[in-house]
Amino acid sequence: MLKPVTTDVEALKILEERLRWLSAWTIHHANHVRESDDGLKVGGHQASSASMTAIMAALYFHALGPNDRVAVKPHAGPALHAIHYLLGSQSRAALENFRGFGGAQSYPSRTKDKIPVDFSTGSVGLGVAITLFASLVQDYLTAHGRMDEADCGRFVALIGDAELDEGNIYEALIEGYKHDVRNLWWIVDYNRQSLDATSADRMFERFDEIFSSCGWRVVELRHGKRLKAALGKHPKLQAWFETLPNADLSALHYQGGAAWRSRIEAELGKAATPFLKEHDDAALASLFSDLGGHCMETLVEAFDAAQDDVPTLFIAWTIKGYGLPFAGHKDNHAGLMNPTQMAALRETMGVREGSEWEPLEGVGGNARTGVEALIDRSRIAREKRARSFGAVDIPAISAPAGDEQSTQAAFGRILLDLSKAGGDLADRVVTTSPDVTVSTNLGAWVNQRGLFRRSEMADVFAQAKIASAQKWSGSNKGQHIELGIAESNLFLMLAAAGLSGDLFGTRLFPIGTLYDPFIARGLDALNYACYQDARFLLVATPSGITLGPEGGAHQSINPPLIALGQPGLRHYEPAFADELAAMMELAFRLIDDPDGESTYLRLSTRSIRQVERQSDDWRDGALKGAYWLCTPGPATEAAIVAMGAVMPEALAAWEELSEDVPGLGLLAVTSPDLLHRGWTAAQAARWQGERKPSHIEELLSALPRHAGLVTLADAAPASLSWLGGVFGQRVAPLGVEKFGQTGSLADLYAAYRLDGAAITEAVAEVLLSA
Ligand SMILES: Cc1ncc(C[n+]2csc(CCOP(=O)(O)OP(=O)(O)O)c2C)c(N)n1
Ligand SMILES: [Mg+2]
Repeated sequence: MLKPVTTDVEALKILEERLRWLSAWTIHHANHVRESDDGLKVGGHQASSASMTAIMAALYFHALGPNDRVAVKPHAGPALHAIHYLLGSQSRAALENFRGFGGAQSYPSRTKDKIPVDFSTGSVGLGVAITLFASLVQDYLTAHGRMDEADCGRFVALIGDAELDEGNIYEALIEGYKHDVRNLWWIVDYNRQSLDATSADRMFERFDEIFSSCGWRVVELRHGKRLKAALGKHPKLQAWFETLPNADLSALHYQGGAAWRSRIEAELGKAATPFLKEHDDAALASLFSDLGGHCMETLVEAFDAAQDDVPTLFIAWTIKGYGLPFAGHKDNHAGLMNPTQMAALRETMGVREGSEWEPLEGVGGNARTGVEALIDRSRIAREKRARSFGAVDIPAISAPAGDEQSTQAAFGRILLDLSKAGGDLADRVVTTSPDVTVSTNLGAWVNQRGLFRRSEMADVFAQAKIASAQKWSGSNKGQHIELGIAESNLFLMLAAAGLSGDLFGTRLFPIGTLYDPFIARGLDALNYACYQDARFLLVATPSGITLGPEGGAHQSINPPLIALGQPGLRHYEPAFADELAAMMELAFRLIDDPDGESTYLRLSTRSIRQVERQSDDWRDGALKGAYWLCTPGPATEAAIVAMGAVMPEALAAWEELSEDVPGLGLLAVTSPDLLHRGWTAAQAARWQGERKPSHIEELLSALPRHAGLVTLADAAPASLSWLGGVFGQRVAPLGVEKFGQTGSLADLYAAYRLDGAAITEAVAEVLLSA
């Protein structure tokens, strides 16, 4: 029977039970009650949710303030849905459709769920680390006077213990220490089980040292109050209990009271007799289940005691599947209760058959009044807490002057000009780079706008009057966040800054620079940023084998293919500075546009002659993904299709071949990604009866169907070879398919078939096979 509520803690305990029931029932309903039309297993994580329900009840109904933000362990998603169901911000229909189309998502999703989700989670480790970067963004905004201290909150990550194996957490930890991060609570659900098995004992002893040495306070919540009191009276039992290996502890939790008894008898003998006499089997099981992460008093006390801004790691001992029949079983990660077990749980939790969805089922009398009052008092908002923020004026961005330029140098120049011109956009730009600020041409911007540091950082070299082109002093007004060499951190920084509108009500325009091949190093974090609809400009430079003498380790091949398959990120690869300026202007608009997206610019250090433009006609096409640099004649047999830094080779070949191939066209591609998207979208629209051709269809329809295309890119040739699929025109694809190496451009373009000779041969090939 439920006891009457006398304090908040009693109400919190009832809420914990409600969360445990509702999360288990939501999963059960999706798997065993709801009709299945495809026979696929629906799944869900009853054990992982039950492990956290006390922690989450204590947080959401006691500790969290309205400005706090939480990244919830992905497989505790059902518990988060249950919390919002109790708060009235989640609908029963969404729960009934858990893991169904349009229903509550398996793992909390900012964009798909209708409840307030501060950070999406799913790929373990990333949700933890983004909280750290979000706290840094909060510090940045307050330092810049864009946010009041009073509106600041704490960033909380709910972490699985096996999740702590993800290296990106430690990359973030190191970066966080450098920036003196604060206002963080990371709460480990230490159930000592992963997906496959029980987790390693040895490593866990080291985690607190790792965090402490990075300036964190580590709070271990090992015992609940009852267990602590009992063990305090029996020191030998305490020593025995605390040295039990993870696997043994889990197995004993699963086996229950009788197993505890016989194990204690066997290992402690007579010393344990008085203790065992005081407890029957049920009492033993209950006592040893009273771990810190399940004891409401312990949790509330611990949260109440950590009210300063020191980053804090709570290690809350728990049992995976707490209160469920497979508690502690090493195989319980994806375990589902069967209908008989669920019915038994329903009985023990006082839930009437048919009333399973009643939010406060089984909570009567005084207890209900207290629980309802607590829910009402709960300080987290019921509505989605997206902050409103006004649109930002984006000025026209023009290309720097110069007959010969590289896109990378032009990028640096455009930012410098933006900084000098000043204005709202310039003040809202925040740049960041993983130790390649100077080599990606951000230096001039940083000289102007300074490094961001919460406390002043002198430029020692400047003070000593040592000549340097880089001025690296830091202050709380600086606009560049310098990161160590950890590309995953770059993307998480961009993700957090790119959510500043939603999270903090202030739009930032984050620009991150890195070397193009190292996108792959942080790729999951980049995908994670896009998945949450964070908005930023990613500038990857330099790229391709055009990076000659740097050699194969720095020459990127496949990022355009990555971009082709990455939702939420548009790839542009300009050849000329004026294209780049137009793309940057649009990228800023897209950051601020509710229906916009992030942009990836693939740039080069190769300085090339700029084209003379007769008009602005190219601009619209360049922003849509391609335009005719040399318009094809009506009956031409072929066209050269080129992208980015190899445009001079394409232009030279076009000039050379034009006499022999009358009407030869040259198509400048600026975004295979946009062309492909437009092409598939137009096909989908045709199914709906809309007959508008896509941009690439319009462009290629200037050529006869039997014409051949020679595609050329300093990247995997598949980036452009698919163009043959649009109208079935023949394609000779040129590009890079083997790892690069050192060499002059002439050597490399010849060896990798990107030069004039290769283009001539390829044109001959498509003409001959006509
Ligand atoms: C990057 C990544 N790799 C693998 C997985 C698959 N996965 C989901 S949960 C899990 C185990 C998590 O264990 P733990 O963090 O201890 O959480 P618990 O369920 O025990 O609370 C794994 C391997 C994932 N979601 N993300
Ligand atoms: Mg675990």
